[in-house]
Amino acid sequence: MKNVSIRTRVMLVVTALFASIALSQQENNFAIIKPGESLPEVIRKAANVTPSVRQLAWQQQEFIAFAHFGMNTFMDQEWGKGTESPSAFNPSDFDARQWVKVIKDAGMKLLIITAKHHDGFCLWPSKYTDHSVKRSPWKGGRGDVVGEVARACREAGLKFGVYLSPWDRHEPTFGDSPAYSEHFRNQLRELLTNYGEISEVWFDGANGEGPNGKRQIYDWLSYYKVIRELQPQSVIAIMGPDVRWVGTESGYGRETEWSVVPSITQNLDAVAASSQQFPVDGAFAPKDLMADDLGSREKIKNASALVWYPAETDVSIRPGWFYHSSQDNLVKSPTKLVDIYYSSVGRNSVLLLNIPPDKRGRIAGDDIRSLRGMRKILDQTFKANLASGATIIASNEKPGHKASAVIEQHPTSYWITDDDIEFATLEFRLPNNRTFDRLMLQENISIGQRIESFRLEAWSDNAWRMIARGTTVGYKRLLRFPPVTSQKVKLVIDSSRTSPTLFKFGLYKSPPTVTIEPNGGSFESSLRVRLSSDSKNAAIFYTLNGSEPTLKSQRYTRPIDLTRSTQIKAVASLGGELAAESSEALFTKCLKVKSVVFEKPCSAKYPGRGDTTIIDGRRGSLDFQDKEWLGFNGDDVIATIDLGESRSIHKIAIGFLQQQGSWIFLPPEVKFFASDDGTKWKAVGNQGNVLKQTESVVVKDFSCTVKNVSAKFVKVAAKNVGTCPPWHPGVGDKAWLFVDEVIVE
Ligand code: FUL
Repeated sequence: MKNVSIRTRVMLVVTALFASIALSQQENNFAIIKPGESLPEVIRKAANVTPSVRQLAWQQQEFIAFAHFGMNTFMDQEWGKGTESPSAFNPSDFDARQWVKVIKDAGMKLLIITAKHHDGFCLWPSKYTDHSVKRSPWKGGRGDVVGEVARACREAGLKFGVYLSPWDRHEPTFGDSPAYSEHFRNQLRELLTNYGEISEVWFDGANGEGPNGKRQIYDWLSYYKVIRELQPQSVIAIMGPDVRWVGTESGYGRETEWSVVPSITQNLDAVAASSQQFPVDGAFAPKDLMADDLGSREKIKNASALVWYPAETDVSIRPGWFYHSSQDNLVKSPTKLVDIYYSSVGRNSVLLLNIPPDKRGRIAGDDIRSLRGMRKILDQTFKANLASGATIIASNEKPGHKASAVIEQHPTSYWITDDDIEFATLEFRLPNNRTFDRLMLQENISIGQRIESFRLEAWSDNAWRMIARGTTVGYKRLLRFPPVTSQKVKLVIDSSRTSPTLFKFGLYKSPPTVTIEPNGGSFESSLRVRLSSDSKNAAIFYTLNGSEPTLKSQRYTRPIDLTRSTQIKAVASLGGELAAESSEALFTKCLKVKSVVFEKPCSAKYPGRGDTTIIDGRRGSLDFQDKEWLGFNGDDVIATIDLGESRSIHKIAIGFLQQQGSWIFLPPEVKFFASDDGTKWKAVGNQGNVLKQTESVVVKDFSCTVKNVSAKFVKVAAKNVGTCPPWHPGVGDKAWLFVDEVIVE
């Protein structure tokens, strides 16, 4: 299905690009290249393509929210068939104001609701179908989710947008192309007339069969016309002319991200054929779409037209787009969200983060906690521009556009060089030595995107040393690097399409972090652990019982000597403020293992870091892809552990993962054996599984305690459930057994 979705997306984006030309005659957001025009001329034109007013306003939002909510929330699925009964839609405690508060507190500026997903169920009482909230028990059929969310956004000063899936698996006219297009325009008109200002209309690329098995030919241009007429300030995203899909749903945008791209030179068949290379098994393959930039000189030199078509990076805070209680402990961590932020907002893209409300009609606690953690890290990082107060020496500045503008608060002033300059430097002399590890650059994109490569240097030990480099900047570029202390930094713009321009320049320091050395593992009798911070003025607080450290916890003054299994959590504090991110490490006291041998090897797909992964003292997390797990497909796990010499044993334990959404189940039973010679085995214990297979994500230890046993070898035999159970979508297919870690005490 994904194959179809991506291919169709690419094809239709091409169509949308043509349409953008037709619809934006008044603006400079496209340029026609005449046959035979030289490369310098093409580059000059590219450098002067600018965003439309609506595109600029959209880009300035930086960080926006998606709320996937609808029939799928109640059916616990991702793609409905369109045959679901409206009676299933019944949020128990719907609160649009709660969504808006959470989203606003997280720093997002707009909320897009899935007014209709592929199943065709409408969250507003559409006149054009009965498959909507009006047939649901919610509020006696008089509820309107779109209306309540729109109102809550307006009250709180948040922009509002709608996702209206073109693909509709319920609507009987779908596939009867002109009739469905009429239906679709009618629905658009309802949404764009009755709910105040709409700032973004999101058309999905996923497209499959309709209820009658027919495929639909969309009349995109006519849909765009309705939007331009009713909500001219609204951007049309993805299958639309204003905003481009970045090409992945991972949250990670391109390092080189041009907002000016060729409109299109290839024919649609060629695009379709090349997109056949996408994997057909539904596996996400970012490299296929991310391997290249879309707008370098190489890409635009043969274009017949260029267009401002900026990237939007959509990703969900959970594995699914819709809420599933089974994914409550798979909500992306604050650190992961921050990484995504740097890799999207920090790469000239708008981040569209999906926060799916649950069956109550509220955003769940796990998501709120993660968003708060993320916000705290970002706030602590970007609270003060460490370049402020600097004296700036520019290699060139155009009269009226002094370099000092880049560190001033002024909302419109910017630095630009004289015409026809492609190389420039800005040297910043800071008032004193400052320590920083983040760079922020912003071009003044209202006059175009120009910078092709840049580097940041710092003066240390009497020389300029490079500390970071990048290619494109665009609306915003963020770079991370290890902390540097200096009083002089230099931004070198090595190449620019025409006179470079900067709107803002910032240096920042992320909140101090703590390094735990060693970072977890196993030990036999005792272990010395050291903590340190990347900020020398920071104090370190830690706990040894798994609780979150606070300013009242133990303060670190000397190395910690461990004599039993311990989880260390530590956090730095500067000026009495606790850093937003803590560090942790798990130490396991156990007997030293010489080697481990599996009767049948694990699957080549999930080899961890080799067989010894299960005896390295590091525990697998709830994420089955964290390289700490060995995966066995349909096979049992039978592992023989060699202790090297005969030891007295008290306990044997082994951990397994259950993540049924990924076809990973706990073993029904684990048996333990001991031996002195590796041939004659004595059964020393066993443990069955009491947890339900329907239970979602859990790491569970199976163990046995033994008395008066001395052995050189230990054997663990864990049964695979074999195949996925009858209630599971993978029924009959091989089930996975994921193992990590064996602990012998
Ligand atoms: C995809 C859809 O199929 C997903 O369900 C989701 O809406 C995502 C944002 O776009 O193509």
